[in-house]
Amino acid sequence: MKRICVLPGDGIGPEVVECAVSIVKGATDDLEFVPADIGQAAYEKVGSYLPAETLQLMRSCDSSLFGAITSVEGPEYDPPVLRFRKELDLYANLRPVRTLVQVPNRAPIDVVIVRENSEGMYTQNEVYDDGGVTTLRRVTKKGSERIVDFAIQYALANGRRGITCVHKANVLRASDGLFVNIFREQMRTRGKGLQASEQLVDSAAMKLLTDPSAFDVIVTLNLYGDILSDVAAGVAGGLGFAPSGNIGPKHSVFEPAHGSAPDIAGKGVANPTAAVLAGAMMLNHIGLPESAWRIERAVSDFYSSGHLTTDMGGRHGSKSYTEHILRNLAAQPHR
Ligand code: GGG
Repeated sequence: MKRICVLPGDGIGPEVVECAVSIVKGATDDLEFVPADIGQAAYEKVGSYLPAETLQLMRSCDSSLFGAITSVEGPEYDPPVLRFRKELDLYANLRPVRTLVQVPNRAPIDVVIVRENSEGMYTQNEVYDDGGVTTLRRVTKKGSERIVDFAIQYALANGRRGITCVHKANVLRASDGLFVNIFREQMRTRGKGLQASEQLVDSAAMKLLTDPSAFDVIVTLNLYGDILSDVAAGVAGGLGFAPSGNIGPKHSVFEPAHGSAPDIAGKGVANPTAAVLAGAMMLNHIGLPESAWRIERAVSDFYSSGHLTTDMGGRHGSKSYTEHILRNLAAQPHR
């Protein structure tokens, strides 16, 4: 039996993770769930936002399902999300965004953003001096090669038609230029029929809004991927629709791309869709694709039959959403 480390975290994290776990349990009996503390709850118990015991459990489990973290201000704060990504070598951040419900004035979107997750602007290497702060942004050959390779393997395995490399190499000529050159070389040698295209990050942001069908898989650097996935989520209806997976050679952590939304925490109105779809991504990753497919179908049936969550102006809060998905799941055929 596979073991899943469950990390509810802060704000709406615990409520969306609770929904996701009950739906994953509705899809498969093959998992054992092991809870662990992260964020504020962990800090209050043991004085660390990511205790060593939690990290050890994440390492020993087959995967982890995480909710959200509320960032804390101050120089001594070590963001737990960045830390677990680094400690577990989760170099790829996979963010699929697909329209489930028609959004007024928005075209349908079906895009997968493959975001480099280990370097770029997220190395936390910031140096103060009298005049200001310098942020060191690192782009390596190894980091670029492995994320481009990940995107190619993903696109081929999932029947996608092409990959767009999103960058800003007209300004960041050496660093983003390195990334683009590696993309060109790998697509030429290993792209196997995939269409290759390139786009500057600023125009890519606009085009995601105005013509999302221009994109299929996007491979990009860390900060651009973080921002573009929120733009894509906005096209699909909001952050409640954006699941994500942090994936490395040995470990993986799946989470909704959204944050902890403390303003709506505890009110029962958070949309659990991103967390539930993150659960489905996790099942796919650990070798339970049939259960993943059944969850995805149950979620799309919910929206296609006219139901709406409160973030979309509907009446379904987290609890009634979960009840509906569990009913849809029970009615799903097996493939
Ligand atoms: N699930 C992603 C996550 O929790 N990221 C951390 C984050 O963005 N925190 C800021 C916040 O919740 O306001």
